[in-house]
Formats: sequence, C-alpha cells, structure tokens
Amino acid sequence: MSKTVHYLKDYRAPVFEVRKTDLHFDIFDDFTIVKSRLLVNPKTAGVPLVLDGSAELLSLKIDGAAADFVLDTENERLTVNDVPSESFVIEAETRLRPSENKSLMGLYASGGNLFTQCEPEGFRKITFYPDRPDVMSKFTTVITADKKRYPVLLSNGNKVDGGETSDGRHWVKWIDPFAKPSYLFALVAGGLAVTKDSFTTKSGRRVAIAFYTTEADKAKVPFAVESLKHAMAWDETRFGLEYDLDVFMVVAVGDFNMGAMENKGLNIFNTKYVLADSQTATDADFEGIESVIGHEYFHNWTGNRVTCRDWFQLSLKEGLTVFRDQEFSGDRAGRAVRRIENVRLLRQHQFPEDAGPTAHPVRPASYEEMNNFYTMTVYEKGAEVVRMYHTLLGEEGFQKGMKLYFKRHDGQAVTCDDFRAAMADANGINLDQFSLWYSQAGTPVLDVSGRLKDNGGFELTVRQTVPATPDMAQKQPMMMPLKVGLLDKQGTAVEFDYQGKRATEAVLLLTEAEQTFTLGGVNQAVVPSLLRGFSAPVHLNYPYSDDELTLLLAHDSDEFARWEAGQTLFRRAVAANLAAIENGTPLPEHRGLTAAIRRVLADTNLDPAFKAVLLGMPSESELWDGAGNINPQHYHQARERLADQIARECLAELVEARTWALAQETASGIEKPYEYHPQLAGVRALLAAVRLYTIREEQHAKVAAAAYDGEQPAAPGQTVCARLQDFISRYEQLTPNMTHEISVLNTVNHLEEDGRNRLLERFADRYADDALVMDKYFVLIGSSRRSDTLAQVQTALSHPKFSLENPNKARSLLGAFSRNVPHFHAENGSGYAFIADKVIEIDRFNPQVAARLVQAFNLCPKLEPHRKSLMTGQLQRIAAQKDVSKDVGEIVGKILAQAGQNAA
Ligand code: B3K
Ligand code: ZN
Repeated sequence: MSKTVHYLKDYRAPVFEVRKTDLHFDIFDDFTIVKSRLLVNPKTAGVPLVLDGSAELLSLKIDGAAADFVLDTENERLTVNDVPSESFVIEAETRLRPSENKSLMGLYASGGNLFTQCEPEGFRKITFYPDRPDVMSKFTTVITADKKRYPVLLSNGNKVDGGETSDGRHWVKWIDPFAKPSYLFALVAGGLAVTKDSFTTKSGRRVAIAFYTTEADKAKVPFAVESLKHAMAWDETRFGLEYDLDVFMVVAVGDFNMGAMENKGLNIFNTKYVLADSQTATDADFEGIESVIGHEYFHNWTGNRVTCRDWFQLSLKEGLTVFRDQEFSGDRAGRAVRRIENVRLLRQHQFPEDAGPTAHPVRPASYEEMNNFYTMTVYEKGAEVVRMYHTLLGEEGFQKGMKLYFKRHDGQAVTCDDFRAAMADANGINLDQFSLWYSQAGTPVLDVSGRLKDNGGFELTVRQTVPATPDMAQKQPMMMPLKVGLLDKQGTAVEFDYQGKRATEAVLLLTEAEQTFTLGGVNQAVVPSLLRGFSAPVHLNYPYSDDELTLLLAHDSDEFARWEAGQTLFRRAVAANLAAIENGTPLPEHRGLTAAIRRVLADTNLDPAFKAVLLGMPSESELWDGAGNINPQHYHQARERLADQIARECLAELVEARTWALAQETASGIEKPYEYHPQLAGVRALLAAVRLYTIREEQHAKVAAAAYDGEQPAAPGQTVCARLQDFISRYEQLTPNMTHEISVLNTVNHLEEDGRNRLLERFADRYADDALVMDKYFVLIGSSRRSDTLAQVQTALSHPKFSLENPNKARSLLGAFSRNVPHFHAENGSGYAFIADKVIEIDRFNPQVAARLVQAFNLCPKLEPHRKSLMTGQLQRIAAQKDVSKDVGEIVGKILAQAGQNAA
C-alpha cells in the first residue's frame, strides 16, 4: 500500500451532499449483497464525484443508467467524472463476504452472527460512499435474511416495517430520523436473545431498552441495563440532555476491536463491557461496564447529534465524552479515588505516549492511518483539556458553554475550535491561547518555587516549559489552571488573600513562561499544596522536603494532593534504590516512607478505597518517564525491592489491615456482601493492595507464623501455595466472588512453586466455557514474573480456548506480556523477538490489533544501547515484511525515525 499522509491543513469542505441514503442488505449464507441508493446533490457544478470504497463492486448506476467510472483500488477510491449538475441518484451494488473478514471492520461474522464496525473508515468496506464525518445523511435500511438463521435484524433508528417472504426469509425496515455520518451506521443480524427494559425521560417519553446477547449470557446483563438507566437519568440532571429515539439498543459481541461503539440507537459492545455477575466479573469489571455504558450513551449528544468535521477533530467527541463519563462515575461513587485512577491511567500510558515517538497533539495535524489515532492523548489528555475548561469556568460556566455549543451546532459536524468558541462566548472570556492545547504535543513541565515574603504573603513562582516532540521543536507557553492551597506546619489549612478574596484555595491562571503569584496575608511558615485535583495535565516540580511531603500525605484536604505526596515519596525511594542497583551499593533504608505507610494503614478514618490507592506504587512506565538510557530491568528491580522493604517494615500493620478488610464484607451490613457494591469494592481493593505486599514477606519466610487471611496457621512445611490453594477451595464454597479469586491469583502468580501452576490450571478448567474469565487467565499467564513465563505464554498460544483472531484474547495474553517488564525486556532479546513475531502474524489479518501491540516498542529510542539495538532489529524486521499494513507501518516508521535521530 502506498504511503499517503493526510493533513489537517488540507481540509476542504465536501462538494456533494447526500440528501438521503437507502440501503438494502440481502444476507445469504456465504455472502451478502448490498444495494445502496444515494440522493446526491452537487454543491458546485462540474466537479467529479469521488466515493470511498473497497468492496467488490457489482454495478454502478447514475439515474438508472450504467455509470462511467474509474476505480483506484490502491487508494480505495472511485471517481465518476461526468455527473449531472443537479441532484441525481447513484446506485451501487456490492458483494461482501463477512465470514472471511478478520479485520473486524465493515461487515463481519462472529459466532455465526453478523455485525458491523464503521468508525472511522469501515463503511467503505460495505459500499461506495463519501465516507467522511462531515457528510451527514438520513439513512433507511432494509435487511432481508433467512428467518431461522437470522431471526434478529437490527439497524439504526426506529423499526418501521417488516414481513415475511414465501421462501423462509423475512425482512425489516429501519429509519433513522437523524442525519448522521456513515461512521455511525450499524447493522446486526443473527440469533440473539433480548433483555428488555424501559426508561421514561424527564419530558415523559417512554424509551424502550433492548440488550442483545447470547441466550446463555442473558443472566449477566442486568447490571449493564441498570447502568444505562443511571446514565440516562444522569445526563438529564447534570447536562439537561434527553434521549431522542424510541429505542436504545445494545448488542454484545465477543469479537470486537475495541471497547464499544456508539452507533446511533444501536450501540455495539465488546462482551467485556456488558456481561457481569460477581462470580465471573471483578469489581473493576463492574466499574468498567458502568463507565463504558455511560460513555457510549453520552456520545448520543457529544458525537452523534454534534459530530466531528474531520477525523483530526476526534477529541471533540472523545475528550468531551471521556470527561462526561468520568464525571458520571465520580457522581455515582468515590469521586476522589476515581479522579486518582484517571490520573494514574494518564501517567501510565498517556505521558509516555506524549514523550515518545508517536507523540501528537490532542488534535493531530496529520495521519497515515486514522485507526492509529484512537489514542490515550486524544481520549484521556483530551478529557483533561475539557476538564480545564470546567476548572476555569466552574460548573455553571461550563454548562452555559455546553448549552451554547448545542444551540449553535446541533445536527452539525464541527471542530474543536467551535467547542472552544462556545465556551468562550457563553462566558464572555477570551480563550484564544487555550487553543495551544489542541496543537502542541508534549507534557508541560511546571517548575515551582515558593517563599514567604518579608512583609507577609507567600510568593509562588511558576516556570512553564513545553518539551519538544518529534513533530515540533519550539513551543509556546500554555494557558492552564493551577489550583493551590496552603497548610501550616501542623497540617491545618491556612487562609490567604487572592484576587480580593480570603480563602483556603485558589485557581491561579497560568499564561506565561514565568509568572509570580502572591497569596497575601500569610505570616507563618507554610507548605504549599499544588496542582490540587490534578488541575492540569502537567509534570510539576517543587523542592519539597520529605517531611513536607509526609505532612501533605497526612493532612491535605485535597485527596489528589495527598496521594501525590505519597507518590512523590515512592518515586524518590525507587530512584534511590535504582542508584544503588546501578552502582552496586547496598539498598538504602526508607524509614520516612515506611513510617508514613504504617500511619496510613493504621488510620481508621481513611476510606479503604483511598487507602488502597495510597498503597499503590507508581508503575515502571511512570518511573522512567523523562529518563534516557533506560535499563527497564533495573527500574523493575528497584521497584520490587522497595515493595519488599515496605512489606518487611510494615508487616504488622499490613496484616492488621487485611484482617480488618476481610471482616468488613460481612460486618458491613450490606445485604449481599459478595456482590458488587462501591463500598465493598473499596474494601476488596484494600485487601488486594495489602496482599501484594504481605505475600513477599510470607513467601520469603516460606512458612510464616501468621495465618493467611485469618485462616488457620500453616502446618509445618506447608508452602504458601498449598495454603493458598486450601484458602481458595474453602473460599469458593463460601463466597463465589471473582474479585477475591483474581486478587489471590494475582498474589501467587509470580511464585515459582508448582502449586501456582496447579491453581491456575484449576482456574482455567473451571472457567473454560467463560470467554471473559479465560481472558483473565491469559492475563495471569502473560504477566507473571516467573522465570518460565515466555515458555508458558508460548504454550498458551495453543490452548484450546486461545485464538489469535479474537482481539480480547490477543490483548490479554500478548498485551500483558508486552507490559511485563522483566520478560518483555529480557536481556537476550527473546521478549522483543516474540512480540515482533506476533505483530507480523496478526498484521496479516487484523492491522488494528497489530498496530496496538507494536507500540510496546515505543520505548526504543530511550533504551540503553544494547536493548535499543535489539529492539531496532525487530522493528526493522517488521518493517521489511511484504504487505505490512499502513497501521503498523506508520507506527514502526515513527519509532525507527526517532530511534535513529537519537542515535545520531
Ligand atoms: N468511537 C468508538 C471508537 C472507534 C474506534 C475505531 N478504531 C468508541 C468510543 O470511543 O466510544
Ligand atoms: Zn468514545
């Protein structure tokens, strides 16, 4: 495939509009015939009509007569040079073979049923069309198929008609009254069971809800249905937005490239984000379902009613909708911990992306393959950008902006600038400088210093730099909110004057490369609490002493700032261990940190969910962020040794916290203590966090005197695994709860003993028929630190329940392995070679999944020379494959370019 780069600066408005789109799908066992009839209106006379398409074209007619066209298969484009200057009808007939389509884009088969995925450019695999989001049209879809094999026939909008034909076939007709771009088209056909419910909107309209799954999975649908109803009610109360069709349908499918898809009225979901019960899904799975159900539902307004002008604007709908789903989850339960989880995700995955070879702004300036831009930057940093509007304008100002946005743009395809203009105009403020968040990549760095002024007042000086990225060297200072507070030496909030108000918290507005702010009327030594709530997606440096961090950790009223103080202590401790490992000196002690952790563990006023996040160490990818010449295994060891040190120093408090948490489920008074409940999820998260520490001590001691999880003391000679097995089998009888089961398996997963293998095998046997639980099994195999992990991963590839063609399976086993620091970065290069082999293999049938996996190599430019050369070799091998996809080609090209540049 030739390399074509698309640039934002080249955007041209469409020259044809499609007034109406009529589709007819005739489904047969081996193929499907699609007839499309478009009512096209030229906006300018005398220009050729260009349609996107890669399907097998059987015929093309204009106003009933055979059309004269040029087909460019290389670029998947069809040109009709001579078209009428007035409105005309163009009809295309294509033949599709869904069961041969392993890319899972366009129309494809899964489990004998048919599904579509069109965003961003899958519709062109179905028929010939102006496949771009700024061409919006009203769709009518007729589907005809064998009634027995395909009893359920779904498409967007409302079902208006249907019937049977004499040959055992039946048909239905769907009309979507809302104009939409082709990427929101969807079709589902097959044998599916339905779970029905309804929701009455605030204006009193009754909306039918229908969830389609396999018959066997029906029992696992209720939580998702409830989540949808919560989301519908929440969007009404918080945003004033009501649903607009008579029916909202969700279809679950096991073969899906991503989480879910917001097709108008007919959402298609990965089963992972629909199906759950507490026996087979963890608390985190339940929370994921609620958030993804919310996310796709919220797209109905932010994405569908108002859509993107072009794919560069993807964050217009994704950043905004992630912000909305984050707020939904926060309003549902545990706002502070949710916020910390958002930040952790951003730091673990988006910060490295922003500092690596594929760095791009929230609104990319160019792309080769659009599928490569469904990134953490577009989604998660995009959500942070929306959150900054919210922080700057407040809830009321933000909602005013949203109202104006919908008033101006309902039914349109617009840009990120249009969104910013609505926010600015509704609030009468100038947000011009804020546009830099959409054009400058890289995580800004704030270097802050503070001093008590002689005449009173605490002065903060903030220097802002935006690092160079492969696409841009020189950057301008950005506009952002910096939320701050002050604590005295006892940890009490200190009042200060800022902008004529006396308060304990202020939002400073940064606009310059260097700025000084005075928080007036302060006459005592204070510790500043900075970047409260993570008010901007930046790195912030302040020369805190360890004692000051300990004070913030213990007393700050802002939970994010508290957590961040702890994270900084962890980072410092790992850095000290790393230096010792690299210099071959003894590991330092970390008495300050371990004392702080003991206090956290013993603090009975702390919410258990918050305690759990406080105990979580930064991941390796956060720890090496900003570093060069990285030896990933050294970072891993430094982090592991710190965990050992903490386990040793804090064992008594850890065991006590474990005992407390175990008792909580039954002591909570919650009626079904082993089902998902936000409060119990927090308790179980604490238990899981604690277990990851205690296992280290008890493993080293082999037969620790302490009983595991409050069970009977170990018999002499009984190993950890044997005791855990014992523990699990008793646990199974009492409490079928996947959160516990996975937590225990995660805990023992790294042990070299054979007992670990037996436990995992038993788990796999028991859940062999549950595809989503088997995904968890493959994650365990792929993420183990055991010495034989690569061999076990290779064996798992031929496990009867594994399939490389199923994205969930590939992501579980291979994705987990590619994040497994000691094994992926093995010194002999075996991890790199293995992942490269799989990238090459998957790329032949599913480029999107392959392109995700190959991003494991993003670290290449920053590695120490030995690993860098091993990785470069593998990347060159991938690039040299005949027919490498543009998805994988684009990513590999960027990594190699950056690695070369650094090497030069
Ligand atoms: N809009 C879809 C993502 C489509 C991804 C295509 N590679 C799901 C979502 O963000 O809601
Ligand atoms: Zn989305």
